[in-house]
Amino acid sequence: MADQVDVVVVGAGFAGMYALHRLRGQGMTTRVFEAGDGVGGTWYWNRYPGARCDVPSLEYSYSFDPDLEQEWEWTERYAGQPEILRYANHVADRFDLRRDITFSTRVLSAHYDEASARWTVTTDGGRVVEARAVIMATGCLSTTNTPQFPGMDTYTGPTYHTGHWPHEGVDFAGRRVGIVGTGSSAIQAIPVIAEQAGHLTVFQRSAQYTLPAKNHPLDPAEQAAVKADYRSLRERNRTMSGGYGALLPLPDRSAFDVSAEQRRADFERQWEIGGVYFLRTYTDTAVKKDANDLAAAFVREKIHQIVQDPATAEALTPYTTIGCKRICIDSGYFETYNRSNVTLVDISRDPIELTPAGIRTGGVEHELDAIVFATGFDAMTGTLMRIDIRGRDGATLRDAWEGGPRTYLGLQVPGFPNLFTVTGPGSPSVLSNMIVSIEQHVDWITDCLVYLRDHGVAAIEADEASADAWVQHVNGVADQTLYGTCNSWYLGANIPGKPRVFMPLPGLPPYIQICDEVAAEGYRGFTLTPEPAAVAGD
Ligand code: N01
Repeated sequence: MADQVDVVVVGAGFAGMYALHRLRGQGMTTRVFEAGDGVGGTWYWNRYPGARCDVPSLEYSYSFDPDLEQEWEWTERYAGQPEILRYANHVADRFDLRRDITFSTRVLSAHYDEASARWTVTTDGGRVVEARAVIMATGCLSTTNTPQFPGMDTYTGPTYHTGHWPHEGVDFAGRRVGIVGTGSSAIQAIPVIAEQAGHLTVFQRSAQYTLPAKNHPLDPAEQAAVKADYRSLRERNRTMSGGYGALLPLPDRSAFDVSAEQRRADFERQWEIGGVYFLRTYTDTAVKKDANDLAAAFVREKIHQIVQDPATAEALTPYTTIGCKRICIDSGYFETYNRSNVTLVDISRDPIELTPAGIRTGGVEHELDAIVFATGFDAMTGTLMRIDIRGRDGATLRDAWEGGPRTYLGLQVPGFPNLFTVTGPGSPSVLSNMIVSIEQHVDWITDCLVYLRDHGVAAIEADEASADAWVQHVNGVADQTLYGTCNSWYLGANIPGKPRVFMPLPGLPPYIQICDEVAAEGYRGFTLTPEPAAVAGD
């Protein structure tokens, strides 16, 4: 016999943990299933050397509990993975979350039964649970992508993926290591692995913009000042396009309002501040092509100043829009190429193949004792598509999203009543501070479930027309940005055969406003089906 709960939550990362806490607060019985043997989601899996957040720690943290935010002390401007994982565990302990989480358990399927308006969820351990609602808190970057390179099975050494790193760590001392990819994960891992390895060979398909993090220990006085007025920072962050950044002032002028000399000084100042603030040098650096070109040219100059070998510097220099792909921040990335034990191999024209001894490209074989794949994720939809999700009339999510993800508000999919996605496609998600977006989504979903309960509603389902209009809205907003000017995982372009749809929605504040209005208007754009008893009593 299946267990009965009000809500099943899939995933015990920051979204799943907060969902459990909020639902419990509303007296709803909740079961969380988590594939890992601990909480933390992305910070549980991504244990590669150098893993660090690119949002300042004081802003990348839960805001829902004033005592929690006061008692936790961050040690660095940008927290490293171990510290964020400790924080996640602290939250799990503090709010006694573990007793409702089943670890080391993957959800295989979720099937909806229209007659009872209930979902049946099945796990890889054979457990079956029935629930009124299912919340997919599965993360946006949780299914790793390992391209099937020719000869993949022939390589005899160990291989690793940054997104699925061994818990015990890896000792690269004295070994010849190869790393494939130069995205955010690789850019953080490369300087650290280079220090350990005998030799590191980086296989780069596309040069990537990265900005110095200028990470440093947090000044206790700065932390105390933020905590003295934390509410105000949280409020201001919710008015920022990306849900963070209120620690520093916003730009107030265009790149073209100043002289060339002043502009160089401004870019230099922002470069020294570190992190993604560089893209905020002017009001138009992130949004207008001509202003963006000036910022990109400055970074290209920096690469040539830092990297001593001109050919390596040129190979590392990108010529695309800066910020079009997710911008990286680093600690000593370009400097690493000045080390005598690091080699860059440009594979933009010569794809790689694996051999028993290593990697061959351009007719040259590189012998390697270990290979690291830093090749990213099947982002935003990958994890959802791997679960057998069936809504009304047995329709599958895989079919519903065959042409690309289609949601209303990034929260619901037509045909799948009472199924919610947290930071799903069509919501700001990966273009925002994930914790701010997670809290906003979980609050909205919890309020919605309370509304259903209090109003005798059995099911809520996004209307087809609402989803169509929403997809158009997301595309319309994205078309006004520079995101469409390159191939990125935001578009699904990193996965062969994945439909090209711009998945996240730029701009958090207007999105929050729309979500609030939809709820205030009795869930505009959704169909609400009353409980059978409520119908009978009419
Ligand atoms: O993955 P990516 P990631 N042959 O997809 C290359 C978040 N994150 O794990 O650019 C050869 O960005 C690919 O090449 P190309 C953050 O949101 C955050 O690094 O497609 N190469 C690229 O170089 C980030 O954006 C943080 O030409 C292949 C690399 O692999 C997201 O996670 C830290 C290939 C993949 O880069 C993903 O980052 C880490 C192939 N067939 C991650 N396929 C912070 O908070 C792929 N590549 C700082």
